[in-house]
Amino acid sequence: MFNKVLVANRGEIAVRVMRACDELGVQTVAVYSEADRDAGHVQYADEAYNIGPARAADSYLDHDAVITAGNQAGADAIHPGYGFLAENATFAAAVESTDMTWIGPSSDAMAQLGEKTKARSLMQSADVPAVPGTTDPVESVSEVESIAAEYGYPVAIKAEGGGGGRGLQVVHESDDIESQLETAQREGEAYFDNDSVYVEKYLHEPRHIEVQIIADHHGNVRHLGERDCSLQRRHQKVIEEAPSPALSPGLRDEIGEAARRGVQAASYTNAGTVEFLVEDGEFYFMEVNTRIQVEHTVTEAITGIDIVQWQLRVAAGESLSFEQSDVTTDGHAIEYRINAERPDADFTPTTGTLTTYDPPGGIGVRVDDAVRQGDSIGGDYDSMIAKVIVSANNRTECLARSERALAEFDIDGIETIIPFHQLMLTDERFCNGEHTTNYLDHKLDPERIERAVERRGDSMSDDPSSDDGDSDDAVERAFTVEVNNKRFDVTLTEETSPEIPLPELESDMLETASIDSNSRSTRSRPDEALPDTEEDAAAASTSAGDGEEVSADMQGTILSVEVTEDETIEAGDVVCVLEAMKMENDITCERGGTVSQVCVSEGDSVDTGDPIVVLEWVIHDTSLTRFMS
Ligand code: MV4
Repeated sequence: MFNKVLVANRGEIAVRVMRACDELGVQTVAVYSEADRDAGHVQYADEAYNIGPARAADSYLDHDAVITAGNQAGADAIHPGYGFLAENATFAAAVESTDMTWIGPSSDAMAQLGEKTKARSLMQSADVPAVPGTTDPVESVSEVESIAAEYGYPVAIKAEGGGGGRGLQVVHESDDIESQLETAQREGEAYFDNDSVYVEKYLHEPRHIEVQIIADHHGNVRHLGERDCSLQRRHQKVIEEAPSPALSPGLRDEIGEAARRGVQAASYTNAGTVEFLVEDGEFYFMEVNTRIQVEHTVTEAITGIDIVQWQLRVAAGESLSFEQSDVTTDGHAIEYRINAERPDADFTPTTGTLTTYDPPGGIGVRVDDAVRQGDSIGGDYDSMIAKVIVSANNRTECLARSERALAEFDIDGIETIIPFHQLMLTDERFCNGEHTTNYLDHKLDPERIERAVERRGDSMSDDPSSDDGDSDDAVERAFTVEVNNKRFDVTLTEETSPEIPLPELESDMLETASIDSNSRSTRSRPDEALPDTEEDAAAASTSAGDGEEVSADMQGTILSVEVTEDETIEAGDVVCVLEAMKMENDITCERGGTVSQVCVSEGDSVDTGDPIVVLEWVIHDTSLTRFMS
């Protein structure tokens, strides 16, 4: 195993890789840009190097700077994470030419599979079905026309280097071929330095199914089952799950074996993902991702296999210790990407400071992140700030647990797409597992997202820890009060200047208070939780056992008792006269209330601390229940 690994990435994936290193006893090295001086991955690592003095945003793409940091640290391997340099075959080759090991497939395999037509013919030679189309690049309008004549419209023109929807043109009629062919070529050239394109039959309502692969340097290849990533927005995955709700057991085995055969034929090593489109019970190879992916976590959850640890182990020369038949899956897992974006404003990225950051926990909930409360999100990098991975015995239980976990996630200071996820958990298509890749872009009514954002706002606004900061002329302060031992979180709105010290809490101040029961279930099911809470509140106020006990503050004799049981008295009223040290002392009550007990009578001698009367504070239930709604 390696001694020291440099992680050429940031954010949650850098921390994810370092965690695997820690568990293997491997030292970790972070690199960081100027924008990331205090970032989570920097704090997590054993040592860290600034590689961003010039252009902060591009630091993580600087081949030489990363390799120099690795040499300076004495690292013996580099893990690229995902994004940035992860699928850059040139960088992989540069690392291979040093004494350091590239933790990933060989640069040759990356270059081969990065070219889509090469990948297609490689797969076809291993009997892996691909979408009907060309395996050679297409250059002329007439070639596209003849393919369209064979399969019918629409057809897809795809850039050779393509991915993520860039360089993808869907042609519906022959008149458009010329201009769309040019567009695909132009985009391919612009984004991938490659103007070569190919053509496929276009599938209307496919699902995106991908198979996780891990391969060692001794010829062993295992697949770890599939993930369903059909819920995408403009080619960005938002929710991923495993297993797919859309595969029959037979199709699942077939697609897993096909992926395994395909990468074995390519002499592939390390972790990888084989992407397929699935439609009408048929699967079609699309492309290979030669990196660890964001959504690898759902596979880990249902297989119990630490994929990142295996990336390190196979890169260090170890053999896979398990057979294909040892890979079994248990239950269901769903990943929610927590993006700092406004779901009701076209998912535009947001920036700000995480004034509250309180992620969920408990059974079946994993949170991968690299931020802490107080961090600022600057918008320099990807908007994904965390991932919530929920697992359970089956999909139904997983959806219920997801609702619970997302309601627990408390974030203030920055907007996230949590309300969108919560909407999906009420969405019939998604809950039934019937969504396809075009569902979000073409079928979902955007107004439903706006309403989901409002609902989340409503359910969080009575939470005293979430201060929206939009009250200009009033100061809000959060208190916890206990009534009959029952806990209430109370927000007091102070209309006066904040310089004036807060008055003591008295029952009449509740006029401006809002109370919610401390139960978190009120967030997701307010309609059910409310009646319980009201009942409790009414019971608490009418039988209020809490109150004031007036006791003797010195030893002496009771000269007279000035109150009787059930009498209501006010703050400062005299309850008895006590003779002590030859003086008559008026004993008064501090707050007032109803006398529930008189403990002394005329002539009694009392010691310091002995009770004299007990008062009950009565909070009128009309004023209390009013705040419950
Ligand atoms: C397709 C397709 C339908 N038919 N190819 C989009 C991104 C690129 N990597 C492949 N993509 C697609 N290729 C054929 N022949 C539909 C898509 C597609 C898609 C695929 C996966 C996930 C989401 C998608 C959203 C729109 C289109």
